[in-house]
Amino acid sequence: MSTRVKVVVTGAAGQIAYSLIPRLVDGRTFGEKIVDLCLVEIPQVVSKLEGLVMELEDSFFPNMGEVTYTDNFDEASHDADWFLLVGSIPRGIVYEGKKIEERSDLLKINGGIFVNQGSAIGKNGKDDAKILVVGNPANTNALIGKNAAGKESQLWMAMTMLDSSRAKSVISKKTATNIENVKNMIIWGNHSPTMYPDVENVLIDGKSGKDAISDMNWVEEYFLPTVQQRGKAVIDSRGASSATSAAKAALDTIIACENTTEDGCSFSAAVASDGAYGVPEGLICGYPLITLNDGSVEIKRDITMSEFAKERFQISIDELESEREAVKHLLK
Ligand code: NAX
Repeated sequence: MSTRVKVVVTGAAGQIAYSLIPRLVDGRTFGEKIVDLCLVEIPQVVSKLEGLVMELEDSFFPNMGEVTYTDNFDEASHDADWFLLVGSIPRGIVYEGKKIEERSDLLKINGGIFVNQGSAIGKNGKDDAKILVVGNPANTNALIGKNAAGKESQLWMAMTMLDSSRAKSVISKKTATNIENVKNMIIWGNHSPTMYPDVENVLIDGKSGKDAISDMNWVEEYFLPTVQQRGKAVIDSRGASSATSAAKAALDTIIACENTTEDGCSFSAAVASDGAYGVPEGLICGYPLITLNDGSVEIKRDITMSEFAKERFQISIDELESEREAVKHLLK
């Protein structure tokens, strides 16, 4: 196994990246490996990264390798093992005189970025590179990027770990359980308010949610809307989208992919459907995933869903299909 890992991070001068980048080299996320970082920003702000690099150097991170920064993604992408595609325009900011709140606006602005980045990753990234799209709309950005990359051996994911962590947090409070003992919180579908956080298959102190939570009124009236709208609630309060929790979720996704999954467990991310659970092929859909001993990541296929869950999941699948339709001109 290689003792070095090269990680490319876009949006490196942004809020999420400021929490994320130091923790990539602190010896926890990649264990003993030396981490080479390549930080990418748009030309207007790339010079700010000089200051971030100074801070990283001043922090004496034991596992930090070479750190470079650039506004040239193509150049950055060579031989990278991991791509953390955080860079995009977030909801809630004013862009060209308009407050960006709708997914359709985000799709339009951000979709184009992922065609170029995807083709560079396909051309220059390692054959077994893993790509985690954080920038919204994450699932459809990943769809565009994966399509442009055209390399099946690379693993494209869109981040749903934050939704999973938010759902675990609500459940741990409701059931007075330590959050570490809330496991297998599957997020089905899109990283959007249509997502379905699977309350029935979550494990709470080893007991399934189906058995531990009987109050379906609470599920429908409180749990689902709270998790589905949590991103908006944070924006409404902070005036900016979730940053430190999003960074933690990205790190948790990397850790889940870098380590074999415990028997019977799973983690959450969206990957390309191969028809699993009846999802149209190719959509980047939130699934339960497992990492095998050889480091490959697969969809866990033995989850049973109730009719209630299937109905909710279908709403999110329909939304993913309509997003794919909206960006079909960007797909080759
Ligand atoms: P910031 O606006 O603080 O940072 C984004 C950075 O990306 C900016 O510095 C910008 O210059 C840079 N950027 C834009 N286009 C770029 C490009 N083509 N190449 C490289 N850099 C580029 O946003 P931040 O709060 O860090 O959020 C980043 C993204 O994460 C947003 O799209 C946001 O909506 C999304 N989120 C996704 C979450 C998820 O769970 N999947 C949760 C948190 C967050 O909402």
